[in-house]
Amino acid sequence: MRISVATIFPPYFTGPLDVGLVKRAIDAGILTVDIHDIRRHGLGRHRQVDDTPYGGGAGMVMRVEPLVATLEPLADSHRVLMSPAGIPLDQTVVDRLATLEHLTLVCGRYEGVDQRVIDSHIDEEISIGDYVLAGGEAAALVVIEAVTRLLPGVVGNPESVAHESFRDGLLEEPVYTKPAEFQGQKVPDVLLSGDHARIASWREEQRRRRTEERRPDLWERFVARSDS
Ligand code: JCQ
Repeated sequence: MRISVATIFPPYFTGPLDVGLVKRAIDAGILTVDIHDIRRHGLGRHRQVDDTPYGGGAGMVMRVEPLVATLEPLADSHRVLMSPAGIPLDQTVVDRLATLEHLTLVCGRYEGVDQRVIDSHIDEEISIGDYVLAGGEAAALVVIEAVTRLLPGVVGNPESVAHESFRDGLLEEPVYTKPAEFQGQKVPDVLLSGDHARIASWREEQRRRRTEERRPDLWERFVARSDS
């Protein structure tokens, strides 16, 4: 898979792409990431990429020309703008993005992007959550990491990807490792029992409890599905 990123801050990506799972995927040739500096297409001697909003108001808006010049050569890809106004990113969206041959992630800055860029050169807007970032770069990295771990050959055991949290709409159960007791805190007896049926039903119960308590939105959907 190829992921192109359009940004005014290329150095933002150097560290995160050089570490861990993403680095392994790139080194193995499973993933290619290319960074496109929007400012290379900036206007005038100062390579300007933003301007004041028509109609007035605070802040700056990203101009059409530098973004369109950046995106024109990437027309063969699925172009996603990271934006608080986008559709919420969830595992279903990640699964879909991971099937693409070529994905482009566009990082906005300032107060937004001129709507004409979105109308003519963006296929989809995606949000990573209901908060506002200074720019789309951190959001793009979230997408890159979530997508990369789904690419064939990246995670050693495909079973662990298929059977993880969110596949069935529930949060994961609490997990423990050695030692069996730490500063008076004990690992639940059932996990040391060797009774695999009891362990499985304990885990399932923990997942339901947690989901009901912490994520009423997910719990409602889970219950609705179990009923039908
Ligand atoms: C992404 N959740 C928050 C900030 C404007 C495109 O216009 C803008 C984009 C950003 C950067 O993205 C986010 C974001 N998901 O803030 C302001």
